[in-house]
Amino acid sequence: MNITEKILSRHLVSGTLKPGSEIAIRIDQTLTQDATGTMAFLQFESMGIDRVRTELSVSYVDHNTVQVGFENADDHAYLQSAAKKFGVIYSRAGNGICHQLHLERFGIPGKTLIGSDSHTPTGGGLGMIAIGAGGLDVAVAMGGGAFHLTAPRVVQVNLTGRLRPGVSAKDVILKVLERFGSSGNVGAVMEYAGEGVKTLDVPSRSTITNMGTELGVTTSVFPSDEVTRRFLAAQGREADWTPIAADPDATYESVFEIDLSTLVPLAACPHNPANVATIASLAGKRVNQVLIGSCTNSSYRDLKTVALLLKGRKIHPDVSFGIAPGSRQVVLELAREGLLQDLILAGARLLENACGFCIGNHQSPGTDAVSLRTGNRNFEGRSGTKSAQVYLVSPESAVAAALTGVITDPTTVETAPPVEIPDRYIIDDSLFLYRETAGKGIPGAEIVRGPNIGAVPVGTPLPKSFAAQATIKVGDKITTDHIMPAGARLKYRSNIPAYAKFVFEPLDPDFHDKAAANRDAGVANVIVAGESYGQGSSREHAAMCPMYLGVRAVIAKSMERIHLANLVNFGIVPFTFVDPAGYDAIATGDALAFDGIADAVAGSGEMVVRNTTTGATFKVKAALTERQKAIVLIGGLMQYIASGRS
Ligand code: MIC
Ligand code: SF4
Repeated sequence: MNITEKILSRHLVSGTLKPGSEIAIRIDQTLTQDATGTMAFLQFESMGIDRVRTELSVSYVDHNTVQVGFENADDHAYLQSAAKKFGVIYSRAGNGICHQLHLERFGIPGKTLIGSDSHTPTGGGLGMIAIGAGGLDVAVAMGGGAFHLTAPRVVQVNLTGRLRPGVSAKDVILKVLERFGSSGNVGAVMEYAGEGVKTLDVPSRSTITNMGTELGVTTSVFPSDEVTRRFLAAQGREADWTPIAADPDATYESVFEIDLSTLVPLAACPHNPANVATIASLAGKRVNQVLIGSCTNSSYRDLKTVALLLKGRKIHPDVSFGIAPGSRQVVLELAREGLLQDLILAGARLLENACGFCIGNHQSPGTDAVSLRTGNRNFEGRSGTKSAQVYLVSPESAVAAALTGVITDPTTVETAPPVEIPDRYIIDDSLFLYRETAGKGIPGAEIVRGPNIGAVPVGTPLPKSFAAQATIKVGDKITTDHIMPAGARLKYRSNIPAYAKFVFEPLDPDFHDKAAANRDAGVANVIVAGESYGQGSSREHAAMCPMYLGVRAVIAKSMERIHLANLVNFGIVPFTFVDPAGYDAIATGDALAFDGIADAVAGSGEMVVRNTTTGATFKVKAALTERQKAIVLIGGLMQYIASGRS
């Protein structure tokens, strides 16, 4: 067996591990973050369960820490009280980014983890099967329910050789993105193997599994070996280590070879993480902003490298340069070794150890500015500035540009020596609350609910037939940032009527009004989309808010995994065009008739839709499992659970 099969088979609750078929697995650990977690805990509460049933559940606060207005702080207070009551460890704001913290303090090789954040696969760097999911799926797992997914096909990425100085893990994952793209990889797991694996430390492996998310795969995983053991020992957690490797005769769907010694520094160019070019081909381009951080590249390894490169130097006067460390541990390590001083003397702006700039919470670049970032997403407008050109690069490439003011190949300038992990990281778990009551909870604890804490919206059963409007028609690779923008709108995550005002804001600011008017007039709303609809984040609000506005179906040429699961969870039928030409038979505003939709969904999933504006007809199909059919028909997962099923 390969690593994926080994871990999945040990956790299998139902189904068989045949790629493409539905399986359910037991979940050992969960993580939530504040932007998706508030809803997840509201959903958990409404399931009426007294405490979590996992081995470990952690609630992190890292996304909404800017606190403009009372809303974020209200969310934190709610999350803290819910963690206390339900037996969840609470990671306070200021502790760091969920994925970095989970890697440092909780991840265990061989375990399963689901998180209400798409970059949960960061844990794959430790040899976990770590999967991003919608908040409701995580709430179910917190309650002890199984997680349902498609048994993956496993692709091996075979690493040989060793990275040259100035080239690092970000360049490896950008190479994989260049080869596989950001769409068409649904249902795959990327499993790393080969002699080259040994040359990568755990933070580097996790940079690779983290950004594997941008491929649209289910997850990515590395073996657990001596390198893993050393990392866990340095975290005071050697007892958590177990070795995991693929059997020598393990089979894979396909193998992709990378000779690490031949890799060159790469960048993801605007506006997609898979739009890869060599740094050399971009060299000389003027840069206005450089930001180092995010869950992809904010480890001690990365920031020490940055400090070593900056020591005794000054950043270019035309560059705004910010650094957001991944965790308090990283900050403490930098302080212990005097490296913070090197960063500050070089002219860095020290930012909070949180998601911050990555989600467009602050640090928006100027008009038309070029921004180099070490994050994982450069979707148009995500930075908060629509006209900005965001390039995703390694920390080494970021520093080279910060010093020179132009994109510069870091292998052509002075490079830093390899950073070894310390024998023992500085461990201070004081911002993790409720460790003593983890798993047990405090039944009498009071839940704190400020005015920003809304109710969980409830769906209704799928009607037998309905008249609808194609309220919006969008193109290819529409991301959840297009559907449900974050940044300045993030503070409404726990208030659905307020957040729903911004559905599709970047594409059609009138969508909310049109959709709400249709809903109130008894006309269903339908979203028409091209390839790879719903790329990016796990935010279930991209399904929940449309449901609230009366969206009953999405028809796309193809759809991404987490978003499809979220649509099902909120009772929205995820159709694809049987013939992609059907897409051309619809224009925004057309009236559509879905006659017999409930029977079609219950049956083969296929049906003919009539465009009553033009008279044209076209075929669509919802390829759903029996469980998914039942969920959609009853109006979503909450209703499904309320009906006594799981
Ligand atoms: C992101 O990177 O887009 C986020 C913000 O972390 C999201 C989660 C969210 O929208 O809250 C993700 O990746 O799942
Ligand atoms: Fe936070 Fe950015 Fe990572 Fe999402 S991708 S979890 S916003 S740091």
